[in-house]
Amino acid sequence: MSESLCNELDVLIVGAGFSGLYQLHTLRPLGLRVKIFEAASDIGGVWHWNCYPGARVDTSSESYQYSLSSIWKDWHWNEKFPGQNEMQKYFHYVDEKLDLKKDICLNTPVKSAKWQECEKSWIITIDNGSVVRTRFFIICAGVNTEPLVPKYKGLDTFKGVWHHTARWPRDGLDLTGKRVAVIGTGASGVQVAQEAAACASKLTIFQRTANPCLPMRQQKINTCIAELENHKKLKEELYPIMFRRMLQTPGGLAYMSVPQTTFSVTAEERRLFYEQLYAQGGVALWLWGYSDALTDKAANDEVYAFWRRKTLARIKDPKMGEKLAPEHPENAFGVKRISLEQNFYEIFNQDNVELLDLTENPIERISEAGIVTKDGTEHAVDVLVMATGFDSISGSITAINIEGKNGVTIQEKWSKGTHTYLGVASSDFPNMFFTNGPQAPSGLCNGPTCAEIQGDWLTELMKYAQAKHIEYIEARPEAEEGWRQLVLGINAMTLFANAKSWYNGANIENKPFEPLNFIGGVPLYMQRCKEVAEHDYEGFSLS
Ligand code: NA7
Repeated sequence: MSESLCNELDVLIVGAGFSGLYQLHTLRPLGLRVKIFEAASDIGGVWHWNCYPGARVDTSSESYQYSLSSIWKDWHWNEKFPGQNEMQKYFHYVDEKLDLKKDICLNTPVKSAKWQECEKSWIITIDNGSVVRTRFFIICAGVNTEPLVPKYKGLDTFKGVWHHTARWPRDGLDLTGKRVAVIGTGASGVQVAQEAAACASKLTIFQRTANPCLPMRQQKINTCIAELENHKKLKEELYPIMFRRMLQTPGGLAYMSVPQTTFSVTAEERRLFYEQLYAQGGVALWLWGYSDALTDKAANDEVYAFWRRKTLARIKDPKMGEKLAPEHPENAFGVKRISLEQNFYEIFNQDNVELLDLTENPIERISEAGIVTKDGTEHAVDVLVMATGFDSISGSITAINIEGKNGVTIQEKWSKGTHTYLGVASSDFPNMFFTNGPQAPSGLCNGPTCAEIQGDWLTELMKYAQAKHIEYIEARPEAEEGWRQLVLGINAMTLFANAKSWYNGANIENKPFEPLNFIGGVPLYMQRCKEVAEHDYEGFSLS
């Protein structure tokens, strides 16, 4: 293909989700030529793509939004845990307020990026073959973007309908009266199963690993005028405090664990505290309990045993209960992403819902009529839902063919282990940055919080480069080795170290098993990033 330059930019951002939109907004005042290239037909990132039945946020709405007062001041959430529809409305409102779309090219998937050493710039190729030159290249493509579809034998012969949850038809798909199969019991599988159970003639859930879910305790937020006025006043008082507080907690949320350790209190006190967290709902029992719950196995067993008791009480069939809340779980509690549920465990008490344990009876192949398991049974299916997850965290970066200095590709570089500096850059890839990528808090951080932290940091870096006429920024190999050792070292001190989870790349064949998140928490991450900036971007080569 002949490369004809159609455009020149200072900064090209990939992705119009929380992170890319914020990056665009903060870079604009610098007077740079900045554009977002977005593969989808609309903004919103995951909240555009994940339009499967029941798709919903697992973080409460007051925290899951930008901290910009120009946005939250007049925006009103209708639910504590908003559905995909409400999230899309939010993004349209953000666009209306910040006038972003004029700098966003929709339906523009970035296919490849090639570093040009002589010009100190990147040549970006779009999937229609057109090319753009940009000085800086910032990938804001999201944590869970690249769908993982298992390579089942016979899938192409299936006569029914199948979709991955993140590639659901935009005009919907009615599950009423259908025989529905859901493969996967992560956040997406749980949400779609709850919807399907209410209307499908038969729902079969194929579970490989039991995934502990916590009650969401959804709430409508009162919309009567008087209440709204009160709510607005309260927001103006509390939100600035809350957004500041979110930068002081490990997960970028308004709350965190208590200082006490599990066995420093009596069994009775512990029980009452667990009950309170469970009643509170959401992620409370997972993240806001005792400080050693994710580092000490005995402490973790204690909270798991509590959760298991609560869960078993909701499932009528003890055999089914043992499968959903096993006595000996595969992973420690909470080292794999905990999902929130509304009636997930009750659906297994319905006659139209069946649970199949893939560890006992794996899927052998897909037939024209449905799913054939190892025992020879053909499970008839009209709609097959692949709720099978993603090539998470690094996958949205390695999905682009990126060729850096001396022909090195990002796929090759990370094939034996991820190397980044601060989780924002990688040596051999000058002038390229990423947000919500590997070795940053990413999968363990509240999305909007980390989008703002990394977005602000990169904007400051761009300001610095502008002021000092810097055209070349590259992470030094020794700095990224130091960062990698820090990421590995902190991870090894916790129960996350052995988790069979996308947090560690365990769900993707041949992906190195290693921590993809910096799990030292948001305050330490921010402190490190701040120190680097204060020391004239120590660890980067600048020229
Ligand atoms: P997740 O959390 O990665 O869940 C994927 C599920 O699919 C999980 O239960 C997997 O089982 C299962 N899976 C994956 N591959 C297979 C195969 N080959 N056979 C059977 N089952 C399989 O993805 P989600 O979309 O639910 O959630 C992603 C994030 O989106 C979520 O954390 C929120 O941040 C929002 P496994 O546990 O690997 O045995």
